[in-house]
Amino acid sequence: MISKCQISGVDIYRRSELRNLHVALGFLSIPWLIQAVACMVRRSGIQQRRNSFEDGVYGTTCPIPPGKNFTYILQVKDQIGSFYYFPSLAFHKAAGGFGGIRILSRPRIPVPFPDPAGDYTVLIGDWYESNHTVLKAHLDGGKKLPFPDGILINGRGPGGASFNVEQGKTYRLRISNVGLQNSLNFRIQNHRLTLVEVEGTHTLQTTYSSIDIHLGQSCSVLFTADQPAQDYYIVVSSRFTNPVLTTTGTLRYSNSAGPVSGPPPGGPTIQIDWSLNQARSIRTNLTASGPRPNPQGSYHYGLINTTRTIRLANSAGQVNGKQRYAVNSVSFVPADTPLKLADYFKIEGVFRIGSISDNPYGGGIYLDTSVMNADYRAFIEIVFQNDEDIVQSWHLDGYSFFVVGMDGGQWTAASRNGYNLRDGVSRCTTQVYPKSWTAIYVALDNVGMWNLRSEYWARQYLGQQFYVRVYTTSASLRDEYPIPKNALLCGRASGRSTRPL
Ligand SMILES: [Cu+2]
Repeated sequence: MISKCQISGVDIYRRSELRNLHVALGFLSIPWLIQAVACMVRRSGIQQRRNSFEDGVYGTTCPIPPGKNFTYILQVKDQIGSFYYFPSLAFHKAAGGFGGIRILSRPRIPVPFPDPAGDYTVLIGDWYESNHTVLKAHLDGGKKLPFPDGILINGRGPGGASFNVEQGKTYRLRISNVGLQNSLNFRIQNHRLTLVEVEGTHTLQTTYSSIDIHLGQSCSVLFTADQPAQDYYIVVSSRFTNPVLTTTGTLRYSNSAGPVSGPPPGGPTIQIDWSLNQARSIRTNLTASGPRPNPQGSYHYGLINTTRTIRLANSAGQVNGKQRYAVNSVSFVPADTPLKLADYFKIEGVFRIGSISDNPYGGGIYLDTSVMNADYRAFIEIVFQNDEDIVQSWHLDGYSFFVVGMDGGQWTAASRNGYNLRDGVSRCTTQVYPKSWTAIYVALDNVGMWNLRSEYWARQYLGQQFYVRVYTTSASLRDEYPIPKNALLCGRASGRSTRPL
């Protein structure tokens, strides 16, 4: 058994007990105490406004050395909803160390549904019996990640996780896919799920019999315990795989007359259209409040002209006889110094701007420390083209973006005719179906060095990621916070100084 990242002095082991951070809007400080391995933690979806120094990924932050601790200080401003944290370095994510983060609305700003009787975090993910070090060595040796051994719900195997409810009451589940490789389907026997929130956006309240959650994604559903008093299966199964992996948890009525019965309900398995149709039905609730009342105001993303289109194609192949994954032919390799620190201290030679192109290059895969420049305050379109036969999932740090369209085949300029420019959902992680594309709009209103990566963790680890450098020449604190006083300095930034403590 390994001891991994710790938070607030509580151990997080491989099959961890679940912890939640309840966060009111405002500043938050998270002390991390690290044992045994250099470690780093990031909070998926937390925007880190003006503050990429605290983002907790390789390109922004130095690793926390073994036996040391580090406190992240971050502001969760203009954001509400369901997120999670995880260790981001090496292949630590395969060891667990996750927890939910709930950013709550201010008391006077209403959410578009009555207070639920209970609010549960549900972290689901595929799981490998092998230690993270074994999996990492496998990838370092040039091989692909094998098929997972199973699926966990809140760190527990089949029948292990249970959730207690009272008959007649309504509950909120905040579900995140914290796995490494597979899209998952979530369902509860004999109960319907009403989607209410996706990664910080209140959605149209559509009811589903089951819901697909792709790698790295989070959502909230409501369900009412309106069935005869007994126990029911909660089922999570893998999507688009053969064989299909399935696990169960238990929904327990407080006045339950008996255990679960009947077969666990089946769900979609390899059907892509089912998933695409569900994805398109996930819309923003335009009349609901977000972190502020009436978050839309006079802002309509569909009325803003984009000034740049970036097309990103993922690919897989071998470099020097070893498996690699790439974006626009570039397979990312880390530099010796966090890119953000190189930028801050003006250390030359760590990375080159323009080391990844705006469009697929068409050539073979090569290695580089890929960084793309982008203008602060630009409003851009990004098209993810997935010509492979896997389901891709892309995450952009520092931002929420509008998902304006997804469809099969090759994206062309004519694809824009089908965009949803009215109520597309704003989120931070989007799937791209096999041989398909997904288009997003992003308002680049957050200065910093931001990671854009595949959430398919072996792909991310073997190069399917890069950094977007949202830059301004302004040194104003209105645009970017100063480097944290406690920022760790490593690589070529060693020996420099941050600010007086
Ligand atoms: Cu993120």
